[in-house]
Parts: sequence; C-alpha cells; structure tokens
Amino acid sequence: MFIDEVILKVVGGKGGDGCSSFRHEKFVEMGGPDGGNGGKGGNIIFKADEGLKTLIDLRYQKLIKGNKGTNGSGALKTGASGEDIIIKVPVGTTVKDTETNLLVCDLIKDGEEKIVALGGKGGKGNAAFKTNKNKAPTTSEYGAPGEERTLKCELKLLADVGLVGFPSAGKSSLISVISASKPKIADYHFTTLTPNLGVVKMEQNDSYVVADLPGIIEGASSGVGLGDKFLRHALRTKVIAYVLDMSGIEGRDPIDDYKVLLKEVAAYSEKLASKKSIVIANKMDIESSNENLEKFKKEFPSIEVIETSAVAHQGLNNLKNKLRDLISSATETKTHEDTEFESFVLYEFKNEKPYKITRENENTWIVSGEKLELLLKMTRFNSDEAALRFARKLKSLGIDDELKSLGAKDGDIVKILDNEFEYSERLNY
Ligand SMILES: Nc1nc2c(ncn2[C@@H]2O[C@H](COP(=O)(O)OP(=O)(O)OP(=O)(O)O)[C@@H](O)[C@H]2O)c(=O)[nH]1
Ligand SMILES: [Mg+2]
Repeated sequence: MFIDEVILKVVGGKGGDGCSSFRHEKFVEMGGPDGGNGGKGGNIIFKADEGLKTLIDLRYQKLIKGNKGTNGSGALKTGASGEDIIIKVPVGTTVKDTETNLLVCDLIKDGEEKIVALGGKGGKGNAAFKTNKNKAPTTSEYGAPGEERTLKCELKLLADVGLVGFPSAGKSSLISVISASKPKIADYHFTTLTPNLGVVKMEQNDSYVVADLPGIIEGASSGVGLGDKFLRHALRTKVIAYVLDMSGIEGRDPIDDYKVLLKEVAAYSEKLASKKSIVIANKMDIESSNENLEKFKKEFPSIEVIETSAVAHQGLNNLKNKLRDLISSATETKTHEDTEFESFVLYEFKNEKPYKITRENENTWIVSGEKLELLLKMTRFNSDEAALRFARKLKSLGIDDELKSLGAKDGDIVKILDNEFEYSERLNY
C-alpha cells in the first residue's frame, strides 16, 4: 500500500528536574546550596531522506515521545540533555499542526530538517535561586514538559511533469519509454496504484523528472475510482501533461476524456488547473486515432497536442523536447504561500500579553496562558519559598493588578489549570 498521509502525535522529551541539595564538606558546618539544574528534554526532529519513498514507517508510530533530560544532582551537577530523536521522512513531506491547521514545515531538500516538537527546559536546582536575601534556598523546579502536538504528514512527490489521464491511456507505458523507470503496464484499469517517478535524460547532462500518476476518472474529485488524492503530487509539478487514449478503442471519446480531466483537476485545485499543460495524444499507432485527432483539434484549436505511440516508440523525442521547453518556460509556482506557515502567522502574536483572565462566576477567576501554565507545572509547591516565588511572578506579570481592576475581592478563587489559589489584596511580597 502506498502511504502518503499519516497523522501522528509527537511529544518532546520532558526536562530533567532540578535538585535541592546542600554542600556537605568536612569541617564546614553549613555548606551553601549546590543542587544542579535538570537537563533539557530531547527534541523530535523530522529529517528529509532521499532514500525513503513513502510515509509507511510513520504509520506504525502513532506516538513519538522524546527522551527525558536527566535530573540535576548535588555538587552543582547539571543533568544530561535528552538525546534528540531524528525521524527520517521522504523528501517532499509536508507537516501540518492539526490544531492550528498551519504548516510546520515543508521538507523539500535531502537532509533538510526541522524540530517538530521541542524538548522541555530543565528545572532549576536550588543553587540557581541563591540571592543575597536568601542564601540557602531549598526550592528547586520540576523539568518542563515537552511540546506536544498532533501532526498531519503528507507526501507530495517532487517532479517537473505530472502525467494525468484516464486508466489505460498509456501513462506508465510512456514513462517506461522516455525514462529508465519500469512500472507495471497492463491492459486493465488502475494498474498503477502508486505514483512512479522517472528521470528523463536529455543531452548535455540535462534531465527532468516525470511522475506517472494513478488514473483519474469522472467523479475522482469526489472519491470515485482511486479518488483524487494522487493529484496532490501534481501540485508540485511545473507542467501537467494530459495523456489521452486517442484511439478510443475502449469505447470512450478522447474529447470527453479531456473535458472530464480538466473538470476533475479544476475541482481538486485551481492552482493545479492554472499550471502550464500539454496534451499527449497517445496510441497514434492505432488506425482510429487519426480521425479522432482531427476531431479533437477542431474542438480545441488552440491546444498544443503531441502525438505519440508508446508501443511503436513514435514521437518520443518530440515529446521529450517539448516537455523540457515547457518546464524551462514555466515560472516556479510555490506550493505553499508564506502565510500558510506557522512561523509566519504565529510571529504576529509574539508581542501579545502572556496571559488571559476570564471570570467564571461572581467569585471565581480563570487565568490562562502558555508561559504561566508552564511556570506552574515546573513549580514544586512543597515549600512556602516556591509558592512565594510563583506568587511574585504573577504579580510581576501584572496579573494581580488586572484582577483588582476587574473587580476581584479578597477571598476570591483564582484558577490556573487544575490549581486554585486564593486572591488577597493585602499580601505584600
Ligand atoms: N496500441 C497501443 N497500446 C498502448 C500504447 N500505450 C499503451 N498501450 C497499451 O495500453 C494498455 C494500458 O497501458 P498502461 O501504460 O498500463 O496505461 P496507464 O495509463 O498507465 O493505466 P493505469 O495505470 O491503469 O492508469 C497496455 O495494454 C498498453 O500496452 C500505445 O501507444 N499504443
Ligand atoms: Mg499505469
């Protein structure tokens, strides 16, 4: 089976916990704090690899979890960072965050890589909290959880030309005679179930890549036959070559076939429909083809038609040259706009306030925000010191002031994630 779409969850490694510890030295009665920081959690990285052709390996990994950072320890020892996990994906893999529907990356070069889930920061050890005021802090932090997201990975093959046509029009036969690719060829429909790529070699080391795609039939855009999912591969091509069985020996009319193909492609994507295209009139070795071609040219006088016979090896040089010319005249069309990438969109939100306050009822407030929630998860509430530190942070972010201006009163409940705190106007810390 050809797997070109996979949904999976990735979770970056958790950061190691910080350590609370005090120096124990001979003859030194009260050593200072020496608890080290936790190590950073490992990232999950996707890396494009030319050797892979499908996303099948990812299919069996519904969840990829990063390596945890090691906890800090005494004598100021920082924990080791969790090792990054590198997942190889085929060149041409597009990754989308299912929650935001924004693109995380589009890996189009061999070796290109992208962190898809960040490991969490290591928690601070108690030595990091030493100040002039507090020379012996006991508090230390938990490691931060790793980034967690659900990703939709899609493979879009990289080719210069996409062969689009009805089943048995001769797409595989054509690619087999213009490139070294040897796909299965047979006289039944849907012989090709997975796309094949072929490199067409021209003189002077010039070459380009042609994709032989599974057949398209009427209704493909709404799922009939193999559906239209293979057209996604044509999205990246510069040129679409519509392959028609000009003989009509299967009882179909090449004029109708062409109209149906145009309709299905347009229904799939306007971008695809607006690409440079050419018509290949195949099976010209069969007698009925000439008459049909006449009719076709009358119906579409301005469409350029290349006549071929894959079986009799006719018109192949002409086809190769024409495709090369079309590719070089085609302007590079981007598969994705910059605005579809999260790196572009999320940037806009970077300067926003890091928290949000909503009122649940008369006496209850909910404070949310990524950074704040992270800080909460990293706080060990087992000491007054840690709790105080957290409270100070809320204050310095302006949360206390905003609660007050919104009308919070002494004794009100302030919820952050699953934790509840009591609001107090008088506390001064
Ligand atoms: N006479 C003649 N037969 C051809 C020509 N090209 C292909 N055929 C025959 O048409 C049949 C289908 O060819 P394929 O190349 O498998 O067609 P396809 O378009 O790849 O078909 P699917 O993979 O099913 O979509 C085979 O029996 C081929 O031998 C041609 O130029 N002339
Ligand atoms: Mg085929």
